[in-house]
Amino acid sequence: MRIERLRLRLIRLPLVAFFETSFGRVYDKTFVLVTLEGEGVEGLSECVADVDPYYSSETNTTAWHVIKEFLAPLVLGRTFKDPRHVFPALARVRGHNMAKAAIEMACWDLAARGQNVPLSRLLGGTRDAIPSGVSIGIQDSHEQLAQRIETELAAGYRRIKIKIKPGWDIGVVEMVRARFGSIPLMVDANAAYTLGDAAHLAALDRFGLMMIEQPLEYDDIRDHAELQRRLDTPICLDESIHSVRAAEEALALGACRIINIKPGRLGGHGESVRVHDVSATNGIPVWHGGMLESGIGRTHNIHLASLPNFSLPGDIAASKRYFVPDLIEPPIEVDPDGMVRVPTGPGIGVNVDWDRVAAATVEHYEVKA
Ligand code: SMG
Ligand code: MG
Repeated sequence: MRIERLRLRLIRLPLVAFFETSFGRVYDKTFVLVTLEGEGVEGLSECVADVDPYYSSETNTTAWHVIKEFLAPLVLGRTFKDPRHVFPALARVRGHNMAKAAIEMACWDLAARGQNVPLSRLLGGTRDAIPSGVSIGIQDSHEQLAQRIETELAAGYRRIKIKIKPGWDIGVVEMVRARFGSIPLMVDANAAYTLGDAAHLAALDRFGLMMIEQPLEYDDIRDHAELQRRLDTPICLDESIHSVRAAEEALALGACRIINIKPGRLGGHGESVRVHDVSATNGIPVWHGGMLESGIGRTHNIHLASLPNFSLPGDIAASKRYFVPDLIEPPIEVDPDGMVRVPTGPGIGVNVDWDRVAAATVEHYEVKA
């Protein structure tokens, strides 16, 4: 496929409810929507950078700048035989994985549409539905958290993840276990602790959590390996796994027993499939993370999560937990048994409501080869 045109749209959507992590609370979602055109076909993707550099160092502004000035010239007018060649073609630019992923993932959608097959087929997906979990942010009270959990369990979700931070951790998990018994439960700290908190974190062992996600620094591997030696609870790495090399290092050092895959963090689908494969070879299960994506990014995630080693429920929930209306029609739904269907149409296989996209667009840019 030859890439002939690139369009960027800065989109702003209100969230149905606020979302709070150890680094702060958000009320809306602003992201860069990327469209690539080639040979009469369009590919779409969503950049998962945020307004602020708190989850990662990238922001919408850095992604916009890097795509426009540095990545667009590397793909416009070029022909790619395979979307796997796109990430290596961007190697001259260091870092900026979220910006790179936005370009790379749009190329996958373009390629799949060009071949008239669902994206999951091109990626090597083997399942037609994926198990879905939910991520519940930090709440104002235990009571509010309990209500949220009750709602999500009733909706059928297959595991509950709660965000923790110092002061909102052991007592909260204790409350959840007391009220909801042995539900599939995990916690995500978004790097809020240090190795000095090892004894404190070990107090979580008695609750039989599925895993603790990213307890330590966002770029750390070594301390996580030390912490894993001191914990019974499996560690899952998110932020730290920004490349195939980081994944190999984490597995070699025993820094985690589970990996969260987010294509935005890794530079796209190609690198995500490689982390998926290297984890499988090492007997390490993976699951698909979420970045509060609209239906467009979320659908990319669903296709990727159809690969076989995504054996744990992911953070890929229904559209209505985040956006009403979503940018796609119909929205993503979760079955009463907690499964999400993998779309079967060409590419990401969903209908974008372009009127809604237009209404939510606050900035626009376009460039041709
Ligand atoms: O998309 O359902 C979702 C959110 C899942 O908790 C979620 N994501 O660290 O895993 C994580 C967080 C990062 C998002 S906050 C910017
Ligand atoms: Mg996380």
